[in-house]
Amino acid sequence: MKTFYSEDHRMHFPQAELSGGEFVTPYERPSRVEYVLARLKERGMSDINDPGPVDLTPARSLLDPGFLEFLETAWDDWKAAGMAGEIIAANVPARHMHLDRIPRNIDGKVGYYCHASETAITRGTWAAACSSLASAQAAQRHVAAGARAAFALCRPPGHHATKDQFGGYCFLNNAAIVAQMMRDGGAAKVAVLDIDFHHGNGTQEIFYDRGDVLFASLHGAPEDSYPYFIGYADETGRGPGEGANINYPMLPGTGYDLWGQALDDAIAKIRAWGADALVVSLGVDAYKEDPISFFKLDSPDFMDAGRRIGKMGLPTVFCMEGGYAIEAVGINTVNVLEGFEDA
Ligand code: Q9C
Ligand code: ZN
Repeated sequence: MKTFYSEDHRMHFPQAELSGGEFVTPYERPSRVEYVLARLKERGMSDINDPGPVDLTPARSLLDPGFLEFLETAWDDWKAAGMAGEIIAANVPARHMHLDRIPRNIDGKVGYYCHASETAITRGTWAAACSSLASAQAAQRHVAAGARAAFALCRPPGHHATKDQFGGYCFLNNAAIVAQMMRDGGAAKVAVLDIDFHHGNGTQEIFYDRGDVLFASLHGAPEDSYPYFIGYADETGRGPGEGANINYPMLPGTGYDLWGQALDDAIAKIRAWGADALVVSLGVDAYKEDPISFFKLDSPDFMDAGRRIGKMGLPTVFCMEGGYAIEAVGINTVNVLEGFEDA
């Protein structure tokens, strides 16, 4: 399987993440990717390719163009307003406030376009997010040209980014844009399977009203885990999208027995629905040692999960999402890919 990867991810590395009331080095850091690259090479998956330039056209039609313009210009506007530090949202539209009026002031705008203030924007964030999307797009084109599968080693990740909000370490929703590109390329029905520990709120929201893209997510229950306010099992889609959104919230301590059953159920539903192509939001933070998550998957479980996904036999694009147990991120990610190829 080919990997697509851009070194420009390094341009996004905020000094700080707001965590537990202190500023810490971000969990989502550049070295995550180095461990994945090292394991890919070590295990014979060394076909690693530069993606070339991003194509923002599909992003502009799927997402809010005002949001894209905000991401592109936020740093300059922030600096022009005399702000000394990195961009952090301090004021967000909450209950009882206007949700749809965009402030003129950059500090207000940041809050409008953000849903979680752990995530900072820096000078290089836009360039890095574009390079991450470029990798996803190159992987999609490779699969559209006939390859069985491709791996986009995306960083920063994407599945928490909505049409008009960044947060959860995400800026551009790579998986959603790839799913739309598959639709545009002729796949009548596309499924997105999200196995990252966290609910893929962005992907869910983007396709919630649509019956042509099915979204299935395995994640920590919203009562216990970020993003807290979305990801319940009764969120099943709306209008033509009714039935095309499937959530598997699971409790702290969940191991592979239960998680694997949820995966099998998701796979069976995707099959029955009749997907022509598959996007996998590949986070490996369900791992037992992940520092910010609470599932108990072990490394061999990721290989087995990959095998089960591979047995679906669908053209598949993997988009890297989360995973923060730095060294194990490489092992677990490559385990999924190897299991998939094994199937
Ligand atoms: N104190 C992804 O896995 N909450 N995003 C962090 C740490 C946000 C995870 C809490 C987690 C976002 C792509
Ligand atoms: Zn995650």
